Amino acid sequence: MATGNDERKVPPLLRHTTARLGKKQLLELYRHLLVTRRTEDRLSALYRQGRLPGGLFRSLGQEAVPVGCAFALEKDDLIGPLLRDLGALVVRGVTPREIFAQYLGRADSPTFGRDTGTHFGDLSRGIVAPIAALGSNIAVLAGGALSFRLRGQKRVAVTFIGDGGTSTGDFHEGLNLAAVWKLPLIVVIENNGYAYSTPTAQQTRNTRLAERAKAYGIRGEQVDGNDVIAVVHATARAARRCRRGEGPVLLEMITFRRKGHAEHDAASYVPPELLEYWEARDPLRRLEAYLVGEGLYEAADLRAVDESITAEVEKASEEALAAPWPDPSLAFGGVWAEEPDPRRKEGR
Ligand SMILES: Cc1ncc(C[n+]2csc(CCOP(=O)(O)OP(=O)(O)O)c2C)c(N)n1
Ligand SMILES: [Mg+2]
Repeated sequence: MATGNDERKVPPLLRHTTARLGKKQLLELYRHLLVTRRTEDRLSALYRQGRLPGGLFRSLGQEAVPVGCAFALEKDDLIGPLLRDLGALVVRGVTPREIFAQYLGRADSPTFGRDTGTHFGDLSRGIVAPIAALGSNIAVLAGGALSFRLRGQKRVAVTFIGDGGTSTGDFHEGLNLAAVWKLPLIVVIENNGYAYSTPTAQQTRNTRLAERAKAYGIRGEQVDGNDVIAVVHATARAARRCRRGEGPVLLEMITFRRKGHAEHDAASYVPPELLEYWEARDPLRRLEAYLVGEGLYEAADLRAVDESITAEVEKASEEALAAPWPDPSLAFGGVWAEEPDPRRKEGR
């Protein structure tokens, strides 16, 4: 069948004989995927009600990539998510309440209502804010990785790039620098088939993006990005290499964007059969099938988890909707390092 990436092959559904993740960890992964999915479901509804002041860049169908990558890391590793990587924030402990406040532009949001979406960082949780100019984050996270090296720490920096983003000059410069300095950096390509409305095969001649690693003399690997366990293992393997001082790793996660570029985009350019193909490979459903099929959990247990998360998310969105708007006088504060935010002991 035709796919966004004509040449790519999709591996069969999840078949891990040994997951090497304990039962509790697998449930944690399931919870992170669900929190991400249900939070975005609710954000979609708010968007359609005209209550979000900004755009909504969903990760529907590709949540296993940010969730699995963040899950595989140690707490003091650094992560630089992109706008679509809500799942990485969830794993790092950002709550739905914070996410709703942020999307709704409320005073108690991580940016005090100054920005929307997932456009924020928090170094206390090891999160570097996204940069809108695609590819620039790679050099920034390479800088983080360099600082670990200079301080003799065994920490790793991880960041993400879309299939479209791999065609920027910054992708090349950042990765080349990290490679030549053998920095502990993992660059995760989220190959979700499209950049806006452009299929991957129309923006690059070689759609096996992991092969670009060869050009930099580093390790590259293709991973089934809709298999959250495979994502965790691949990231953990890459992190071990980085900690051994073997230099950066490029991981290409094969996945699919089952929504438009953002909520305003109906994605009419995506062939319906392609959507059906990827719906059948939904990362959440695949993990559910695995957990039940392996006899680890009953389907009813998982339904109960879903119901309680859906209720938590609903409560968080109601609380954020009732939260106050920011004081307009704060709009220009906190721009410079020497201007601490008036409501905090220390500025961000
Ligand atoms: C350097 C640069 N060029 C163009 C843009 C405009 N732009 C924003 S998102 C986007 C598409 C990104 O596609 P991809 O990298 O595949 O990520 P995805 O949206 O699929 O997650 C473009 C072209 C930008 N932000 N930065
Ligand atoms: Mg893309």
